[in-house]
Amino acid sequence: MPHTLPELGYSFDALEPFIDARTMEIHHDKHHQAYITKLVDAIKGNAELEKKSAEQLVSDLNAVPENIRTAVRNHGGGHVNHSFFWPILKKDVTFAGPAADAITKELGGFDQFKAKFTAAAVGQFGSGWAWLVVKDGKLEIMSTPNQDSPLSQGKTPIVGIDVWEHAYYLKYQNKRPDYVEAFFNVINWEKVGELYTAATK
Ligand code: MN3
Repeated sequence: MPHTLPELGYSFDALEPFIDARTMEIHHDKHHQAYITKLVDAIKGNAELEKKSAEQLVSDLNAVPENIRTAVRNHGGGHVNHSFFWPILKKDVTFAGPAADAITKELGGFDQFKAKFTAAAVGQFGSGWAWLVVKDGKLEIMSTPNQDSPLSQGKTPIVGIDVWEHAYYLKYQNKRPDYVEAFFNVINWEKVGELYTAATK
């Protein structure tokens, strides 16, 4: 599988003022690309691994030889997580659709979702991600350290927030809670609904 940087799909400033253009540019063009470059490097020469998608690699880390497992976990995870992240971001999308309905039914509504997701995102010590995932047809809120993907735990992400400082430091500096608060303005509920539907088929 060729591993290439996906298009952002919108302009760098499309999420202003919630996520600033400069952060988006560096985050997509530099950080995401670096994960890809290092993943390609890590699996170079291993024909079996080179056939797999990044999602397949992080979904079955035990299939990766031990000497490169950490590299695949970190950089493959970085590639998978960021490829997931860009399309779920969009301004001015109404909280509606199949994922919103499930959140209302299973988590008690948007406000409860927001509170639990915020706690997971703010409470993740150091770098990592907070997630809304589907496991066995049910919604779950969780966080992961570093670039660990929920896929490695058999869980399918439908919302995720990158809480590495590179995702918010230029605009929010040390104020991660302000960035997390802003994030709720840029969740693409249409895309999240599609992911939910696919994950619960
Ligand atoms: Mn990042």
